[in-house]
This record gives sequence, structure tokens and C-alpha cells, in this order.
Amino acid sequence: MTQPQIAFLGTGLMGGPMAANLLKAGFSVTAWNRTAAKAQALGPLGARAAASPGAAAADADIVITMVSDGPAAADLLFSQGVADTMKRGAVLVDMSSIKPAEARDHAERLRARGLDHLDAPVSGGTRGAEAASLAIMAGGDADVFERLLPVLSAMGRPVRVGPHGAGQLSKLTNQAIVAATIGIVAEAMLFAGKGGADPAAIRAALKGGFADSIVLQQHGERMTTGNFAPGAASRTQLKDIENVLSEAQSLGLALPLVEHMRSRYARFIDELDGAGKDHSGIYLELLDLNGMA
Ligand code: NA7
Repeated sequence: MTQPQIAFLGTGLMGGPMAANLLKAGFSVTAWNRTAAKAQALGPLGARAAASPGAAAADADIVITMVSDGPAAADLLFSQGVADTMKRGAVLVDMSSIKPAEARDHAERLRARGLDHLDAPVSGGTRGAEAASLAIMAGGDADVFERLLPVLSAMGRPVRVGPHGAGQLSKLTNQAIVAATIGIVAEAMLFAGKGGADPAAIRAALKGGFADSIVLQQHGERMTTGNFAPGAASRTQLKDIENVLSEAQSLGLALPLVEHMRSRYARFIDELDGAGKDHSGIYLELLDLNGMA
């Protein structure tokens, strides 16, 4: 596909830098965001701002959505005019993290209107979004994925993981691992620090070993320096955990570690004002649990 017109809907913490990278790669982008200032901020990079999601989608070959959750994505697509105004043969790429069942439903409803769909959620946080190094997990038809590769590659590293919904399943797998890893990294940082070691030195020592991870290095540092400004908000982490458990229930599976992290994040959000704090903020909940808040 040469010089496709792209509409980018949802330019929040993640969508903003992702749209910026499309512009930097030379793509033509029309941006829309519910809070208009966030889309207008892309103007200096060459984005056109649209007055409504439908207006943004009308001329687009590719419509990218990056909003909070499944209901927000469905609202944009089917209540705010996006599916109605998209050109026949255009592709909707939903990069939001939503339930696999919702992604399959959206794909089906779009197909009935002659529109293609990819679910392509991401991992890597705002740092990965800014560096165009996101893990992009795509579900949908192989030929649609191939056509979209140049666009997706401007935001990160796309891999097709299966049919519609598989991208979301992959993202939920990722989020289950992230949630449980953040939980144990918090315990390790607290344990090491309280025991008299330097947690930063321990992170350096563990580099390259079996316990190493981006969560250990990045979120471990956030915990010991007390930086909980959201790269990924705890409310978003809890949404993903709820989606993992809802999918697991429909598969007849018990996932005890994920269940445990659900109750921890719910307590952090409901009792400790954690909703807008970074998901590494579960460290604060652990401090509270230990009477050290
Ligand atoms: P943010 O920064 O909270 O962004 C959420 C975006 O979704 C933001 O642009 C919101 O607009 C938008 N939003 C939320 N609800 C709606 C509705 N109903 N209609 C239109 N737009 C809406 O979160 P992230 O960027 O970290 O996350 C985005 C996705 O990536 C999410 O699925 C994560 O799990 C992963 P606003 O600016 O609030 O007006």
C-alpha cells in the first residue's frame, strides 16, 4: 500500500507517541481525540486534527483506534460513526487492549460492512511507544497483516499471532505475566532493601540471569526511587487482569496468581487511591500491607 491515509483515534498516553512516530515516518495522519487538545498537540508534526471520529475516518485507508477498553472501542466504531463513514475495503486496526471476544465481535460486524479488521494491541509502555519499539501482537487475516506491515513497523515490532482475537489473547498473556512479575519484583525490592542491601546494586547484579526482566529493571527502579507517574496506569492493569479472568472463565480455567493480583490491584485502587498511579505502584500497596506506608 503506497501513501495510505491514516486516521488515528485516541491520542492518549500511548496513542500520542504512536501517532507521532507514524508522522515522523512520513505517513499522512488525521488525528482525533475525545479531549481535543491531545490531538491538536500533534499539529506541529504535521497531523490534521478532525472535529469528530467519523470525519477523521471518512477519507482513511487505515483507521487506528487506541482507546481505554472494549466498550470505548465499540462506542467509537458503532455509535460515533466510524464504521458508517469508513470506505469499503478500508482496514480498522484496533490497538486498544480489549477482550478477545469483543475483538472477534467487532471484526464480524465490520466484515458485514465490507471492512477489514486487525486486533493489534501492544506492550512496551510509553517508553516503547516513544521509541517505536512496541511489541505489536496482531490477530486477523494474513494478507491484511502483510498489507499493514509498513505502517505497524513504524510503531514497533509487529508479529501476527493468529486469527481475529488472537492479538488480544496474546496481550492478555503478556499482562498476566507482567502483573505477577510486578508483584514479585515489589516483594524482592522491599525484602532486599529492608535486609540492608542496595536494591539498585542487586538489580545490576541480576542482569542477564534467570530473574532478570524489563519489569525488574524498569519497575524495580521506579519502586526504589518512588516514581509512580503513570507509564501504564494501575486502573488499566486491573482492566487487563479482569479481561484475563473473564477469558479464563470462559475456557474453564483457574488462574490463582492472576486472581491474587486482581485482589491486590483492586485494594490499591479502591483503598489507597492508586487508580492513576503506575502499575509498579503495587509496591505502595505492599508497603501498606507491611505497615510501612
Ligand atoms: P490513556 O492515556 O488513559 O488513553 C485512553 C484514551 O482513550 C484517551 O485518548 C481517551 O480520551 C480515550 N477514550 C476513553 N474512553 C473513550 C470513549 N468512550 N470514546 C472515545 N475515546 C475514549 O491510556 P493509554 O494510552 O495508556 O491506553 C490506551 C490503550 O492502550 C488501553 O487499551 C491500554 O490498555 C493500552 P481522553 O483523552 O480521555 O478524552
